Amino acid sequence: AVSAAPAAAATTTINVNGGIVGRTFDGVGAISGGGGNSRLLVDYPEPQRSQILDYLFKPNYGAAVQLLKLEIGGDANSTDGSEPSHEHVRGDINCNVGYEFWLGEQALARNPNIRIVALPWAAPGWIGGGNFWSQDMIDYDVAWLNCAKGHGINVNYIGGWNERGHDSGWYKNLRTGLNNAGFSSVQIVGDDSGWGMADEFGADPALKNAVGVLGNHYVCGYLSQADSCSTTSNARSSGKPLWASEFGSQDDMAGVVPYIRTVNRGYLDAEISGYMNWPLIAAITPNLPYSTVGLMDAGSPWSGAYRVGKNLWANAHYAQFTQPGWKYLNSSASGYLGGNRANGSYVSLKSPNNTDYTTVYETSGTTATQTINVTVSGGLSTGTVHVWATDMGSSNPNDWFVRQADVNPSGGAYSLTLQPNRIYTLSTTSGQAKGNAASPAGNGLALPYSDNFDGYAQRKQPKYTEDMQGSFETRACAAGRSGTCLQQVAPQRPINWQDDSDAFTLIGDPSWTNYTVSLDVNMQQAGTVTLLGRANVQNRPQNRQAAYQLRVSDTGAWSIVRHSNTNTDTTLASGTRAALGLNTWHNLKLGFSGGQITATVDATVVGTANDFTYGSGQAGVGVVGYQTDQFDNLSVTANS
Ligand code: 147
Repeated sequence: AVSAAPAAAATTTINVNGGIVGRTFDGVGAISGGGGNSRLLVDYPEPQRSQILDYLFKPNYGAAVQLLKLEIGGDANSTDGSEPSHEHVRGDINCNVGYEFWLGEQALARNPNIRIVALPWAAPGWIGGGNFWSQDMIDYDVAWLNCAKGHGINVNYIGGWNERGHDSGWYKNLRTGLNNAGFSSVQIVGDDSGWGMADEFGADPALKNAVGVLGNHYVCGYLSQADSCSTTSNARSSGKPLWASEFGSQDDMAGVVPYIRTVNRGYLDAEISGYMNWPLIAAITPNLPYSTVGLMDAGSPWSGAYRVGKNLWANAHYAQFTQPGWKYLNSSASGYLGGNRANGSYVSLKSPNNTDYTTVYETSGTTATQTINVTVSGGLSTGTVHVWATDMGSSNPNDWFVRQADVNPSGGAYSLTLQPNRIYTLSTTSGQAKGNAASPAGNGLALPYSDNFDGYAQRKQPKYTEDMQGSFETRACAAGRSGTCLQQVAPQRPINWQDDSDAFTLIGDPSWTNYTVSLDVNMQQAGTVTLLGRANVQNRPQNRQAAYQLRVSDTGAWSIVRHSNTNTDTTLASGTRAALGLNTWHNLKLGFSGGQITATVDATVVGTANDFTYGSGQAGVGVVGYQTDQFDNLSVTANS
């Protein structure tokens, strides 16, 4: 419901009474995953990589994330990339896989009080014979928790299956499995799909006992301005904390209004006490979906360039002034300004010492100033109040998260004028600061670019690769070749979250134009490998990847194909050459010069085509299906 705008400036009388206590606050933070959205962060150079991590996690610097959800990878695309599994095949567990454990370590090194949440979107195909709701999946989750523990990450919460409903028996078995594995302190979030699980609690007390938190997504609307938020009466009366376990999906600048509204109005309208924005960061190249969505974006690891979003400062307005475990304050300590949601909202919380308090105000969408007349009571500090403000309508970073003049209450009372379209935090806590690291200017990834993969340990993701489906890791080279190669290591179709596609990975800079990509390939099973060039805009799902492809089968059949971002193929040239066979090394090249496309196999040009639909894009490699083929000696050289 959208209320009418107020005719005149409103005055709101507020009593921040420490004696009128509401729910326990669990934190405001974000999600790494539900895609490959953190992928390129680990490839950033120093000092920018540390600067970005500081902006996200370091107390009194930036977002100061309090709840961090990490994806449990499943070798399948989960929006804007495929996160690698810690167990591609049954029994072969790699606790150093991917970047989520690294990210969790980096977060906790900066703030040990960050609460860690884990959730899978997809899973390898061996699990449960393709059935997610299986004991295999419970064992898989436990293996991940043990890996996390080995990295010093004590996971606080784990969910079931992102946005895919729930199997009540499985959730109860998960509780048993966690307890038996020494993870009785890990709370279960149910079910990241709706509030419906709460409707079963009356008839199923074992389910109720198994679950620690109820989490639902987009509780204030999807891609909306988040004017109002909702839950159900069964959820509200369940005795469980209620979380917006995913919200967001909005540009890191334009999303600031729904961001702050969600965290304020989520409590006012629905008693929601924990929040995670999707995603944490857009560390993906700009041709991929959601490339500016998050708290900040960082899609240029070769230059170190990044952007700190207004969304990040919205998070800071809560997280620099509160801690998980604080208590919300009810009655007139939290509400809508002038009792009208069109005026904006405010939410107060107090610290466990019963002295400090924080009130977050948002006057989003308003055009007139307003006055607040505040009295403080119930044992809370009547001392100096520190004031920080963000002008949500301003595009000048100097107007975001700016310290204002202190307010000195007299006899526990103070007044303040609120400007329109702002976030204000008023707090008796201190120490807040605005990080001042600055991004360098961006630039492209220079050509020639090459990678022979010999510089990596085994089972690593090479620099600047973005897996879109399946998983591409460094492994010892096959067929007598020495050194390290790249291999597709998800040997069967995963339990997908979004649609299936062939396994592929993208490499490098989407602004590359005229170049030849060269790659050695070694087919381990019968089938077809695909070399990608000018990989351009991708739409969801990931099979909507605009690119040119050179497809070569072990039989010798080859084609040059233009694949569109609506998932259609246009064959530009095709033929058959001598069979390549299995477990032997061959070289493929795909070259672009203006509209001229040249396909080469083992130093012989097999075909050419003329097409200029895509003028630029990344290189890439894939298989048609899930063969565990190997690749080596990538090079990308400029053409005139
Ligand atoms: C969410 C996913 O959980 C994220 O991984 C990411 O894909 C995000 C992108 O917006 O979306 O899934 C949603 C699917 C449907 C809705 C909301 C989120 N919806 O229709 O409200």
